[in-house]
Amino acid sequence: MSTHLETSPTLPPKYLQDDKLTQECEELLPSLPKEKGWVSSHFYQYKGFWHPARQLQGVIACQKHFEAQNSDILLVTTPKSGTTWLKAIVFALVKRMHYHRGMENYPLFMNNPHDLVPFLDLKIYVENQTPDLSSFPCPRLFATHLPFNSLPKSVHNAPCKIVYLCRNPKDTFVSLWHFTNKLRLIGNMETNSLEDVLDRFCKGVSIYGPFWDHVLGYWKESLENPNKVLFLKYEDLKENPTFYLKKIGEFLDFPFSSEEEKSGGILEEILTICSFDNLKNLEVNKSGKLSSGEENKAFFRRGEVGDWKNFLTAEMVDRINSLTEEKFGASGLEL
Ligand code: PAP
Repeated sequence: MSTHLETSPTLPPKYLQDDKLTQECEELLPSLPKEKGWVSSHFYQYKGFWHPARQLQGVIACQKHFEAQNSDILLVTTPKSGTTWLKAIVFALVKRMHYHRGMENYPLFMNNPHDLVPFLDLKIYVENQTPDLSSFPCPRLFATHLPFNSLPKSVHNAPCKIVYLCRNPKDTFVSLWHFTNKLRLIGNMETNSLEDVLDRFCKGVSIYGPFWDHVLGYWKESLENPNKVLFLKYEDLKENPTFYLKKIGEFLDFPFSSEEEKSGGILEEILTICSFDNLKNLEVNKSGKLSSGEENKAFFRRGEVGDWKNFLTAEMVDRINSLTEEKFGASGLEL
């Protein structure tokens, strides 16, 4: 009898898997519009946005069970708009009294930011429908990619704060294309062509898409309720990080004191620690993995504004630009 070893493909992160669904989710899926996924087999459209099956289960559990506390801080992003960076910055900012950055085991040196500020919908509620969140120190820092209208009711009702970060759609798309292809390669799947996924992205069929509707939801809320939602753009953060670090601090009621501002050291220290080059080169981000399975290094590719110029044809750029103009219309928002 011959024996052979089969190399089994590595599984994608849990939120992209299609099995182990609750009965409620199994019953819901057949009633929802369905499209081919980028990594998971399918996306399902739920309340206007597209989700892989297991992730949708996380979304629904989070909507049902998450009880926001008044002091909670929620970091919300469209996927690939600088989530990792925002998590690092807000963690360093809010916890600056608790951990000294000179410590050898300073949390951001030892952990990927995704492990310090976990996703509610992609991680916590994917792993457990009714998690015990009592051990999170106050203020609790959580992240989510949920669209504004899909946030749990308690988030709307409590005076907790939301920092929203988005990025121009062309760089967001290119980053998402690279990231999802990395996941496909790990799972022994063929990569998606740029043309194919661009078409789906423009039709709104991408994880938490339509991208434009996601951004508009938070943009409108930030105008109507500026104490609740701080709306930020990746490009602005890149151009003027000190200004936005201070702005985030004020918004979250963790302002830098005049002594801190005068010496300037702490602001620079935070920005240096959270910079792309520093995070990318930490051992934990070169060789570590998230508990959900993704390699930490997958979250640090180029970290630049305008990398789309290296990938998109003039026709693709026209398509995204026209769509963005049409979608944002008179909203006053430009990306
Ligand atoms: P997520 O939404 O899946 O959590 P996210 O962190 O938004 O991922 O995406 C990673 C993007 O942020 C990458 O962009 P790129 O593909 O265009 O390179 C990544 O390089 C970039 N990024 C990660 N960390 C930083 C940082 N410290 N500063 C600037 N950009 C960063």
